[in-house]
Amino acid sequence: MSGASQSQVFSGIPGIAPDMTPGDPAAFANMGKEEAACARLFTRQSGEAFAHIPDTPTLINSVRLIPAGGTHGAADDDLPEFCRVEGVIAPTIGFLLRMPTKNWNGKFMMGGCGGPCGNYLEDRVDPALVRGYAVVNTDMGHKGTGWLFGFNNLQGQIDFAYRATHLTAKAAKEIVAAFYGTRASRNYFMGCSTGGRQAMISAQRFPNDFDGIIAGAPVYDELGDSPYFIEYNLRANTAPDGSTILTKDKIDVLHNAVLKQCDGLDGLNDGLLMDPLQCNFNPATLVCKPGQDPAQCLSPAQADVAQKFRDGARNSKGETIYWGIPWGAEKGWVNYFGWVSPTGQQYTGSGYAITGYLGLSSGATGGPNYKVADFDYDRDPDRLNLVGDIYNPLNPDLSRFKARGGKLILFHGTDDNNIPVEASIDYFRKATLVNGGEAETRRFFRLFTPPAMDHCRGGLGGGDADWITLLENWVEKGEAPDQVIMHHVTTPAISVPRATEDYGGPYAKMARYPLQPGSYDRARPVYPWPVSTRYSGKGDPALPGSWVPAKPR
Ligand SMILES: [Ca+2]
Repeated sequence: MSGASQSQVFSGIPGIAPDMTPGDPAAFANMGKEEAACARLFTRQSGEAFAHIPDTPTLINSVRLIPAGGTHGAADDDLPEFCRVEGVIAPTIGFLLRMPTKNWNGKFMMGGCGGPCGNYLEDRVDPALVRGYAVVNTDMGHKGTGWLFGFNNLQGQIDFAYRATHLTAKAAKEIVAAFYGTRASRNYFMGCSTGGRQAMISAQRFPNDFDGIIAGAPVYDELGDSPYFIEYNLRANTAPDGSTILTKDKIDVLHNAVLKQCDGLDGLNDGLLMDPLQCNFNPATLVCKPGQDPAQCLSPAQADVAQKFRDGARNSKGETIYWGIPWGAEKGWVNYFGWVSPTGQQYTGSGYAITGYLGLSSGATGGPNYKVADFDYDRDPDRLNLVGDIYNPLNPDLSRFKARGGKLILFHGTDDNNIPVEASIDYFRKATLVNGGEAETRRFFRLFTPPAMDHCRGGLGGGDADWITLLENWVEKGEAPDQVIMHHVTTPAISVPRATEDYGGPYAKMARYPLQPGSYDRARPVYPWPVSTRYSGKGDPALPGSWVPAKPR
């Protein structure tokens, strides 16, 4: 196309849009083939060509041809030229579809969003677009930040729960077929956190949507994860006078003691636990003894808090409500729990308004009036369960997904301080029970729990992997993933600010594979649960070949 330095906008730009009418050959005559195909998506029936997809009333709002090199500087400078389609599925599900104009690989990938969504996390699927995939994101039914969208808004809650994911997949597939003149040969989903929840919802409820699914650290309990995990830990760490019990200066004391006891269990003292769940650390052993330097030990109350973090939420009878955090993740507590922030800033609960807006939205303590201290661990779990099931992907029966030949890769880092890894382990165990046993289940569903990996990516142990190739090989070549190589990336992430109207955090450049040599300092294999990784006893620990499968847990 001419003037490729600027993206061509076929809607809303005076002098272009008015000329683009169906059946106007003159309007298309001066366009390149790809440009014309992109433009036609909008001009046909004024953007309503896709209004009649069953259950999926779709309107296209705008189309643009984006030249190669992207629009976010260094964060997406390797993108190919693509046709950018933004639309809405009634009443308010927004979607952003991007289709490469040249060298389409014939496949489609949907990307998940994160937290409350309300934006398009297109950077998360840029690695697929670079490979030639047509890719789509949805805002899950609303625009903006935070959880207010769901307050007294059942339609908004249902869209966020499951409707937006399913209908966006349906609409995007039809537009892909119209643009290329043929349907995608493979349909995939990839997402983490809320995106992981979308992934599991698809496998359980809409098994025909995707041939292969990558689910990272899913939110299994949409309304409960915050009060049962993050808010529980906050309260456990708050003294009656409001002060913080376990403080930042004791994190290293704890972490070093954990390493001293458990680091060598994997065959190598390297500061990393390859199987943190095997570490039976007891923080009571760190309680100060007479004459001991108080900077190097814990008070009994501090030791009790650390044990509560590990044990997970309990009600007043001591019954377990939720999972805790495996040992080894102590360093991450600083990032996730405000009471040990460097400034000493106390957490106020405003960031976890989901409990008030979506979970306990009735009554005087609901909505904007909700405070962390209001949550009653005896009374309120049932209140959350009133509507929790519309969100929660907890059905272990994957028989329909299995029967249609679907493949599911689930991953969850052990140092995840947002969603406990044992939630995924519990789900996987239940799935093996109802899908024909462990061996049969592993034919279509595998769980990886990368050690010392944070929420979705990153972490001390290395949290970056080429999940897409793993899935492609399984679905397209029948090669089941017997291991995944986790990379500890050392190069700073490239990210640029998003436009204000696009909401969300910076536009980040997700890792492209194969990784550049020198961009990581360590790579280790992680095997499907329940096999952990062990040092072979020889070779450079930074190289994958020096590690072997341990006996199953
Ligand atoms: Ca170790």
